[in-house]
Amino acid sequence: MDYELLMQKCIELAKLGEGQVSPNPLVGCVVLDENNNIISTGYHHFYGENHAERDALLKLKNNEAKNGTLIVNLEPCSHYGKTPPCADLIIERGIKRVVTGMRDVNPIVAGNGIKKLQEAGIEVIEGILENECKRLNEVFIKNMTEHKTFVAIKSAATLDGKIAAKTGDSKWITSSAAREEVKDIRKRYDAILTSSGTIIADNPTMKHKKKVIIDRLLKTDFINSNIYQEGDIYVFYDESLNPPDIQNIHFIKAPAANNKIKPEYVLEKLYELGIMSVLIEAGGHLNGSFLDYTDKIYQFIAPKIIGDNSALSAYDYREVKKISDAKTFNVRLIKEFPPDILVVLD
Ligand code: AOF
Ligand code: ZN
Repeated sequence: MDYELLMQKCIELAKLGEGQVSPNPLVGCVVLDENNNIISTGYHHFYGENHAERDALLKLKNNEAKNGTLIVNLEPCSHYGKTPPCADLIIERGIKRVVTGMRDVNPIVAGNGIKKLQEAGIEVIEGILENECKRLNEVFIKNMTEHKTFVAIKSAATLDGKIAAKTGDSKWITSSAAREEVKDIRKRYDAILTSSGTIIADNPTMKHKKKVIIDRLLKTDFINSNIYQEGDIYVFYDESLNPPDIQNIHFIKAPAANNKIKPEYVLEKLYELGIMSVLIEAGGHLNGSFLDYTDKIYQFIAPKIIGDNSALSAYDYREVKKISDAKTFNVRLIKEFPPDILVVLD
């Protein structure tokens, strides 16, 4: 059996839950009958609802999956949570082989699901497309193992790393195809994060259910700026000031040093607020100050060169004396959005 191909299908199914399942992992499942025909598929649709295995198995009659194989990108769970254990249902349905991509990093499961299946006499094949499965759930893994919010930055710049001319003119650096892709990237994150500088310069809307704004001096227009017109809004400001009283905006006071709110503090608060992943879309100042806490970068590059030292940079305000002090990433993916490219780094 080509389990890699079937695992790839699980990953694709799992992605249908993007933006809906946080803080749970993305999980997809394929069920084969005893002759290895695909008889059902499923995925984790929404937080609190059925897990992928249950979603797939409940579409079948009680005995349809007997002696069949179940493929799933994450170890089936063994605990009573919002739903009963998936491992129990797999056993009940008479599955004879389970193929998984990775162990669950949630300590209440962590190997117990596999053990439960094996003790019931089910053959378990582990680690199929393990790297791809781990990448799919990079947010869940960071949350579970480090108890921290996953941080990504999206930026669009010229080949020389500039996001605006010195006059502030920035429309448009990248093509509309690239800008459409950004909407898709946003959906994968619990919240987007931007700065007062970006709001004042561009007055963006940044459609999203949760928006985090760093406005140290409380200088944005909280009534009229596009960004405040919808969504849950969290504004971080310098603790020495007093925020206005505006409905629908959560003002969060934060310690500041060297003219900036401490990124560590913001990220800790976001985790406390249940924001498990955040996409930063801002200018060089904010990008530079969060760079050391960043897990992933979506960098769009336009085939344009400004060539002016006074133009604004995508990453700035850091002090780097040696190349060895530069923040270094790996190239994960390169994709074309003609005439631009997207480079994904992690
Ligand atoms: C699976 N398949 O589709 C998911 C799993 O709050 P609950 O009850 O939904 O449980 C969440 C935990 O269950 C989550 O942290 C992870 O360990 C596991 N999620 N497991 O077998 C799924 N979503
Ligand atoms: Zn489960």
